[in-house]
Amino acid sequence: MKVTGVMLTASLLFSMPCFAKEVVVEIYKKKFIPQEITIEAGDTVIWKNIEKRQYHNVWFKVLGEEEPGYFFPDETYQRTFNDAGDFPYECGPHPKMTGKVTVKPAI
Ligand SMILES: [Cu+2]
Repeated sequence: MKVTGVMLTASLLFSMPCFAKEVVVEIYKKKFIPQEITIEAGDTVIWKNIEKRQYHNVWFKVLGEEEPGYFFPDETYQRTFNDAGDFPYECGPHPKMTGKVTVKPAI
């Protein structure tokens, strides 16, 4: 059987996580809102800085990662979680700002 372009496209689509979604965490008054979220593997978290003038970052320090750069009001930072597990994080300049992403296996 000859494989057509349409069939290839279809098989690529179906091999992707079907319900991968984007979840927004807002950052306001030095808090991650919501502070803890649960998502499924393949989902993307978008952190949105909605402060008036305060910068922040999202640092997965306890996972041994390097501190990323800051992002400023009206800017976002995003990350896709492909593996299940607990991913606690904090803000480098404000260590009291903590949050956690819990990733469940995709169904
Ligand atoms: Cu901060």
